[in-house]
Amino acid sequence: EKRMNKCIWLLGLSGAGKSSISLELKELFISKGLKCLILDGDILRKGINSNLGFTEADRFENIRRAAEIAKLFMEEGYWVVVAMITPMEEMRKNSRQILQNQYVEVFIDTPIEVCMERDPKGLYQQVKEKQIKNFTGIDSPFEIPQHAHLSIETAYFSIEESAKLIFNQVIEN
Ligand code: GGZ
Repeated sequence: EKRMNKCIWLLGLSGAGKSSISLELKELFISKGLKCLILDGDILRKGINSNLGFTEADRFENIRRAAEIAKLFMEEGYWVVVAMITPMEEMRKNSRQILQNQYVEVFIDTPIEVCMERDPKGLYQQVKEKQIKNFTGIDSPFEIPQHAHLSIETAYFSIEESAKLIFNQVIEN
């Protein structure tokens, strides 16, 4: 029997590790001969979502579009991995409504202190220097997920281990 493809929605703060885990997850799907698409907020924002900023309304629209794109690709049999902050429950709820039982929510749980320490793109430094405002976790809200199927505390797992945990969980259920 063929397993129903899913949309694995990775959410968490900037610098939590969503993008790195998404790349590793894609490798796992491809190695099993499964089609996989990554939708990364940072990349979508350079193209299809280039008219959107970081107000609550713009983030909602950014996320809604990603969910609709995911839906189209899932109809073609793709496993879709979304890597977006998705800071508020109403945004997650909307994605769940669009994707129904194919939506799998995974919280990439990295404390903000760790994200700030890593600061791979120097964004937290820019926030400190007041060059960026409305930054998630600093002066823009991030609601702790209440309905995640799975939470990964990245303090305890490598990128590879995190991806394997998610993959096994999603493939088994
Ligand atoms: C949060 C910001 C901001 C602000 C720029 N707040 O770590 P990154 O750099 O590569 O990923 C972040 C990305 C967030 O885009 P998303 O589409 O995932 O966000 S949301 O789901 O809230 O729509 C970060 C960068 O954009 N970035 N300014 N003010 N992240």
